[in-house]
Amino acid sequence: MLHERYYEEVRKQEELIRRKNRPVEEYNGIFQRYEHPVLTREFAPVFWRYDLDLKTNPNFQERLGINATFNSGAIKLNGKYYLVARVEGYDRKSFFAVAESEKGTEGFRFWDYPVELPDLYEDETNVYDMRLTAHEDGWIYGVFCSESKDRTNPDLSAASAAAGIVRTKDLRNWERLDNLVTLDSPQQRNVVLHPEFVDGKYAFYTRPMDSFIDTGSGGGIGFGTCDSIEHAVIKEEKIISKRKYHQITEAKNGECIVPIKTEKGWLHIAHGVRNTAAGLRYVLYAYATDRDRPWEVISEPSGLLMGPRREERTGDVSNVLFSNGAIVDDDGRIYLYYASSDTRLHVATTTVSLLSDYIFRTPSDPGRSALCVQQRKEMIRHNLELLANET
Ligand code: M1P
Repeated sequence: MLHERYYEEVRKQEELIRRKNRPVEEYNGIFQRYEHPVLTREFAPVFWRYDLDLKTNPNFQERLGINATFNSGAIKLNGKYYLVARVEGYDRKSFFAVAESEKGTEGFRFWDYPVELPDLYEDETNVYDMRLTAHEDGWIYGVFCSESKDRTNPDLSAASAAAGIVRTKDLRNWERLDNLVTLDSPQQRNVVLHPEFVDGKYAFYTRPMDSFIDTGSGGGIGFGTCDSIEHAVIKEEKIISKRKYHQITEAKNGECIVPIKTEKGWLHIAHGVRNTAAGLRYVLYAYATDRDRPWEVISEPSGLLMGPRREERTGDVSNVLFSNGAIVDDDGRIYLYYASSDTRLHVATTTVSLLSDYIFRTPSDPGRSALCVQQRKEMIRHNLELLANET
């Protein structure tokens, strides 16, 4: 026999998982937001949180609570949409868990057990933000942040971030490889594996950092290659999408999703961070790199693609939009999974053709207010001429 409250909690959860998720009425011609998040902490199975044994939990108290479900890697396999979500317990530790859906915009259900990563690094305290790359070598790689206590620094909060690497064929069995080593950068976060070999080598988008929070001298999103994936060492990182003064990337930036290959080049979605009196503000932006030289930026539209709006603006770490996964269907539809305020996960949809149009036709940031006014004035003048000819 189980506590009666168990059935009520499961009923509420089923309602949530089966809830329809409709597009919101908001137009920009680029992407479509949806009414509800696709994952929240309430999606975590009841049996992950409660001890169901009446002998040890007679009052049906929550024992191992879940605080948030957010930054998720994403992949489509055998016709189903999979998220490898960052799940954070009440204990502040994150872990990975697979959620599966038939539709991609709703109905995500967690598998019974979280992902069990091979535990190779004794000082690794926290793991999060896995990007999933279906590589041309036939493996699915997961690259994530492996955070360890920095024992060389007496500061209690001193930590060190590295890129952990795992690979799988089925999202169930995971082989752990050595953490990525970047000779020029002491720390790394937001590392993404490029899906193809570049000059016969594995290639990564990196984010060099001098310390755990601040990138310091790290100038932006880097690119580097390595001979082996089992013991990956990048000897040289080139900065490709730079942090810029008074732009959305001033404080830091980082690659979000695995880039999408098109005839015109690789489409990238990244996050840009700026400082404000209210703390850091994270937004998503897009850029494109050359098809044969994926380290060469060929187009970078001005400003943000998506910023936190309405209820997205508040949460555990407010004013944050972050993404580390997207799925591209065979018909070109893109499902971009983005988290808001380190609390919940949403989906936005677009298409390869619309994203490409946005990236290649949106003007770039001229860098100064006076020039931005000229840029806007030029469009207004042309539009008014068109409108005048309409009437
Ligand atoms: O809290 C916002 C984000 O902060 C970090 O990202 P970055 O390294 O770019 O600052 C990550 O911890 C990320 O998980 C988090 O969403």
